[in-house]
Amino acid sequence: MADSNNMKIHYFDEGGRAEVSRLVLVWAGKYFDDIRISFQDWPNVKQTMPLGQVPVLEMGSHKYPQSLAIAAYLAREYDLYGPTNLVLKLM
Ligand SMILES: N[C@@H](CCC(=O)N[C@@H](CS)C(=O)NCC(=O)O)C(=O)O
Repeated sequence: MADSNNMKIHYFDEGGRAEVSRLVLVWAGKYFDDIRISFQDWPNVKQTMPLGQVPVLEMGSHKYPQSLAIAAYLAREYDLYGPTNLVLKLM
């Protein structure tokens, strides 16, 4: 279960590959730190990311890369996955 008191999304200051995960968290009403990395800071920050890329979901002492895996994880955690592989959940 995601520790919603200690979640961070690391990405650049744009939507891109992080936006779906951000939207899932906002929709779910979960607090998270929306960390937006400047291009100036990126060369140093890059070295701290698991695959040298973002987005990264940080929870506790763990950093998880890969945008689709992050979005899928968060959608499952917060019940946004559909009841079947074909049917979207209707709100
Ligand atoms: N397969 C990865 C691709 C991640 C990716 O390409 N991230 C880009 C930004 S969209 C990045 O970190 N670029 C900076 C770099 O590679 O140094 C994902 O979906 O998360």
